[in-house]
This record gives sequence, structure tokens and C-alpha cells, in this order.
Amino acid sequence: MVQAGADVACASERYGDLSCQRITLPGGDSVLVALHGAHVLSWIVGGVEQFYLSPRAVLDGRTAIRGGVPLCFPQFNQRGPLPRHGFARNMPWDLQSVEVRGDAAHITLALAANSATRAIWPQSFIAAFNIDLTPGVLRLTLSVNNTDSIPLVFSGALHTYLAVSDIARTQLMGLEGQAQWDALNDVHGVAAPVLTFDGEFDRVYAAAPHALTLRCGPRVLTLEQSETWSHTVVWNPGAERCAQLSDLPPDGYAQMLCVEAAQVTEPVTVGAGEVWQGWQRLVSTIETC
Ligand code: TA6
Repeated sequence: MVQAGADVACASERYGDLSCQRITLPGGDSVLVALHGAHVLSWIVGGVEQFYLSPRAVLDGRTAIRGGVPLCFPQFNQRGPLPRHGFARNMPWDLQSVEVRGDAAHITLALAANSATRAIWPQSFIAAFNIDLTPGVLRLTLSVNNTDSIPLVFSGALHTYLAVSDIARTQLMGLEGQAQWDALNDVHGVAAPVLTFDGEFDRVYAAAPHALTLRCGPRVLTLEQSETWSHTVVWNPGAERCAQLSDLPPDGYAQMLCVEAAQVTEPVTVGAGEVWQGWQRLVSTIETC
């Protein structure tokens, strides 16, 4: 169902081999989502792209897409028997609705258990992904409805690839004092006041009870996540690891930083018949002198 007001452009389009939906608000902000993986490919604010999407991303409708917002469910990374980061990012989702009210747009996609999911995960479920767009603000919400008679246990993430103009000049603030696990060296510690990036970086933090701030030049992005996600993951492959990833160009690492609302070390349990929800909210601003 598509309902749009007169000033809001709402169009189906192709991106590579992917079927996508684009919404453009009257002020020009837009979001582009692929039905493959319910994958948000682009979020433009004031003419500036907020997400990194690799020019070498494989857009064949089967492969996980490098960039944008991969939706990792029902497994984070290799913490279980399922494909890396779960199957949801590699599956076709249904476009359920596109609604526009005034200067706000809402897109809902859904994925229900099917023969392909049951072949590797014998669990009934309906997952929904809500994309809420208002000027300068994007909120992404994953809902997991356990339609089974047994508990549903999952981990996962909104694996958001933020675009930065130069990773060497990028700072992430707001995690100070939070528990930190460096996945590269398996070392536990505590987060510094300001995170900076000068090589491969792959860390899992206990989620902070307040917003994080990403700063790169005059561009400032504020990130919040619901309390239902226990962790925030921060990832950049650095130059050497980037060179090993065929779907990233050699300098791709310098233009991206993943800041993920995630559930990593202990999974979520959703009781039979219950619904879990988790969101990440991004606010984009440009600082003027
Ligand atoms: O979220 C960080 C992480 O788990 C890293 O360990 C890194 O490998 C990244 O995800 C990308 O995973 P992918 O399967 O998309 O290549």
C-alpha cells in the first residue's frame, strides 16, 4: 500500500539488480531502500549522502551489500551456526506500506519464516523493519514477533555504515567509561572519551545511556539507540583488511565508519507470542561558524 501526499515523491527504482523504493520529502531529504535485505542504501540530508555505499558492492540480489545499513538477524557475525551476520540481509523482504503524513514518511518491510529460513533455523517469526524519515532525522526500527510456541533467541545488529570524508579526521564521542571489548586482540577495557581511528578497529561497547556524536569537519551526526540493544559496535577495516575485501575499493576504509546498534555477547530471548523492538535514530546537522 502506497499513500503519498502531493509534495512527497515516492517511487520504485532499480539499483543494480535490486528493486528499491525511494522517498523524497518536500525539503529534498530522501531515503532509498532495497527489498533485498530491507537494506537502506542511501539517506540524503541537505544534498549530502550520510551513508557509505561501496562502489564495489555486489548488487545481485543474493549477496550481502557492503555499505548502507545491513540488517543482521538472527545472528551477529559468526556467533552461531547460521551464515555470518544471519540470513535476513540475504533475503527478499516484502514491501508492506509506504505512508506519508505532512513532512514525515514511513516505510515498512517484512520478512516471515519461510522454507528457506526453516531449512537453517526452525523457528516461526515475523520480522518487520520500519524506516521513519523526517527532515534531518532517520529512525530505523526492527521488530521481531515470535509467532512460535517456543522462545525465539537471536543476536544481530543494524550495521550502519556512516559516510565520513576522512577517517583520520573522524571522532566518535559519548562512549566514555563504557565497557569495551576489542575483538581484534580479545582485550577488555574501558572506552576513552573520544574514539579516533588510525588502523583496523573492531570493538564492542556496552551501550551508553545517552546519544553518541560523530564529528568529521563541520558535519555532526548524533546517534541514539533503544535500550533494548545492549551493545554498540564500532568497526573500520583499516587499509590492510580493506585491501582483502573484494567489495571495497582500496581507499574505502577512509570514507566509512560503522556505528552499530547491536546485540552481540548475550542473545535476546523473545517469549512465545511476544514482540521485541529495537531502533537506531540518526540526526544530521552541519555546524556553522
Ligand atoms: O560488526 C563488525 C563486524 O562483525 C566485523 O567483525 C567485520 O567483519 C564486519 O562486521 C563486516 O562483516 P561482513 O560479514 O559484512 O563482511
